[in-house]
Amino acid sequence: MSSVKTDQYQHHDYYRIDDLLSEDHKLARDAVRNWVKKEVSPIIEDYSNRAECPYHLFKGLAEIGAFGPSIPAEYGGGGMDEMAYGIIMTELERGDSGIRSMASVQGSLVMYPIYKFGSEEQKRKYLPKLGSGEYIGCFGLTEPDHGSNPAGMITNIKEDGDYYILNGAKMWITNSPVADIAVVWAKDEQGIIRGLIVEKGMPGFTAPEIHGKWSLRASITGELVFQDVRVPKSNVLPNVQGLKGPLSCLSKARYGIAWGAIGAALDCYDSALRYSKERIQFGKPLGQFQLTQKKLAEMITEITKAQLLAWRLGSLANQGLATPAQISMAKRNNVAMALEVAREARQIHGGMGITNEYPIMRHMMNLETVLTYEGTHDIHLLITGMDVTGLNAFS
Ligand code: TGC
Ligand code: FAD
Repeated sequence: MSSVKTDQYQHHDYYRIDDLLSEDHKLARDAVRNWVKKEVSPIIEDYSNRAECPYHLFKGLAEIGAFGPSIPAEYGGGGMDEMAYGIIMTELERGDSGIRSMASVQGSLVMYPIYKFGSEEQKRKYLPKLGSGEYIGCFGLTEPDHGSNPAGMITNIKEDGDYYILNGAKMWITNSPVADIAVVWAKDEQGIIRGLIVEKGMPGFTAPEIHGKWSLRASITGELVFQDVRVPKSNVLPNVQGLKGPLSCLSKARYGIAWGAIGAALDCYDSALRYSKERIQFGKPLGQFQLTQKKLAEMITEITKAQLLAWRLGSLANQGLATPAQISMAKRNNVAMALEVAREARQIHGGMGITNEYPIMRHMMNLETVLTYEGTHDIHLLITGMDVTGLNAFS
């Protein structure tokens, strides 16, 4: 035990997962960790309190390589591996789930579909601007009446010469009110789901903000409304058809969330551990009570299990072997773990835990969204259920 570095305790790397990382991974992690400490932590409570999005961070996120870390550098990404992508998401979500969301959407839900399914011309036109943060993107799959069941979507396109005419509406879209482009999923006249790049300013396209969120308050969310929008045929993603298009983007983003949620849990645990040593009741620090130790011991045990799950998933992803069902299991487990850690951390802070002197309530409220978006907690359970039984609960 004496060889364990103090740093590993400070950052709660209980099972020395650090030893499994390459120097490049550690460099990426340290760069993002330092950036979050300098740029996010000092301002995030205030932005969250005011329900305002710190857009100015977009450029900084681009500079630290948070947009599309595993997309090749020649297409505006970071040119790193899947493990680096995961590690970056953990460090961003230590700061705030909304900041990690900015990176998830831009990298996995906008750059990735253009990179994977776009024409060479589309890649050259959009990816460098997205990777550098000059353009903000958003991803429109969910509709007012089709959330968990996107296959039922009614947003549609009809051919008109060199254009498609797009009609319909999308709901709960991260960054939509400030986005320069939207990757939108719509059914063609044969009922086949297609992906399109819709640009801000196209007549008939609006993106009103959704107000009144008690969760993910430092992230802007809106609708996408399409009324006879003329989208050039050259803006259709040529290399994918069907629901597997958007679902494969979701696999990318869910993978990042499985890692990201660990960051929120670590920040809550860190705060609770410190508080348990400082706060004296009945003449002792809280951390000396067995019930507090039980909470802390269970928190770090669950965090460590989640870290190992994420690390193994990262290693499978690097080999191209991570299945959508494995990603679902990790997303579901790690987000639920983080929410439970936040709740326990809140208890350890007593009354102070409900204030914005500490990050706990912000993380806890954010995690309610993270539990729901990118597939709800129960949808991911049913994906695991389908995978192990071979029986489909959705049909
Ligand atoms: P199903 O018949 O199972 O599948 C249709 C086709 O898709 C393939 N597929 C996948 N491919 C890649 N990755 C995945 N995860 C995939 N899941 C399925 C499948 O093999 C099939 O391919 P093919 O070739 O046979 O056509 O489809 P289903 O209609 O039965 O749906 C299944 C279900 C319920 C699991 C799916 O609809 C689902 O995952 N629903 C949840 C919806 C969801 O996650 N929405 C997220 C919206 S985006 C968002 O929340 C962004 S938040 C961003 C932020 O701020 O961070
Ligand atoms: P519903 O599908 O109506 O589900 C309601 C409840 O019913 C859930 O508990 C669900 O688990 C349960 N349920 C549904 N079907 C079943 C079933 N078959 N069996 C058992 N239980 C079931 N979407 C995007 O496309 N792009 C974005 O950028 C985006 N960003 C988001 C940002 C925020 C802040 C939020 C809150 C959401 C965002 N979403 C986005 C939408 C998100 O993906 C959906 O909210 C989510 O998929 C669930 O859909 P829903 O809200 O319509 O809930």
